[in-house]
Amino acid sequence: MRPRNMNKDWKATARTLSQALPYLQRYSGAIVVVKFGGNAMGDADAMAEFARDIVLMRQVGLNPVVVHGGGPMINEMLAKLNIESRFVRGKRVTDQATVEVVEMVLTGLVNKRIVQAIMDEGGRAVGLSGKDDDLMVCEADDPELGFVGRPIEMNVQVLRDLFNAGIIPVVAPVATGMDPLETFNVNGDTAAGAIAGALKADRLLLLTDVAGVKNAEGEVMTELSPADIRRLTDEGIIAGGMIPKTETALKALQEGVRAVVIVDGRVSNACLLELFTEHGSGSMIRD
Ligand code: X2W
Repeated sequence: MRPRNMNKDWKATARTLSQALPYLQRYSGAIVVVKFGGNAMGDADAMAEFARDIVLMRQVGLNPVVVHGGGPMINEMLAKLNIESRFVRGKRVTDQATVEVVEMVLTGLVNKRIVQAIMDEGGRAVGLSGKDDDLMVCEADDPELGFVGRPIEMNVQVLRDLFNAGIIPVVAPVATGMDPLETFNVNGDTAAGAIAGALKADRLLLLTDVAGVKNAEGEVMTELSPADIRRLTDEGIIAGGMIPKTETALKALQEGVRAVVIVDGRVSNACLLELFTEHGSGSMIRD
């Protein structure tokens, strides 16, 4: 039997849904690329919550694409194999042995874990890497980094085909080169930016484990322009691990992405908060 007494929580749920209507209308059919970093993956509950948010986006008519990282999982496997992990300017120095481990961990363990989590929440998901259907073709980023790729050619039709079939694409940042025997390890943020740019996505959400971009006073800035980003970078206020994210954001905007949001993935339902309420959950960068 249906419980009849209307306690406050149920009323709040109905009100929240009602208030989301303008946002649901605004984003109907929108393409949203979500970068899900290894540090944001957390435990099984965090993974399930992320997957539920993605399935909800699809259910209400958006076209989400998940592009994932998995740096900590690669580190763990390399340690088991006694292969040293070394980073230069935030990117992994990747020799032949390392690129094989990167491909196995990202396209195997991590990709399938996310695909399964989405299916467990009732969505349809298909995992692929940059190699599938030539989605992302790379050249070497920097000789010092070995097999680290910089995307030079994108073929995103496969993603549109999956959208049309109602399937959520889950992309591992591994790619081929102009020589198809080459394998490149691509930074997850870079891959997400390139995919969002090629799709001219409505939103690129970069999920991280920090609160957002901070100003000189240490306060999170909820809205920034590309000029603000350049100024804060010149002043050394944007530094360290934030630099690849803000660089990705500027490039994605240039390529036609409407807005990029650096989202605090530690906040519950961070993606929903960002898309379907007036309160964002991080820093939005747009012209
Ligand atoms: C990354 C790919 C994974 C990644 C790596 O090897 O760790 C490069 O550094 P997170 O979890 O998003 O950091 N690739 C070139 O980006 O993972």
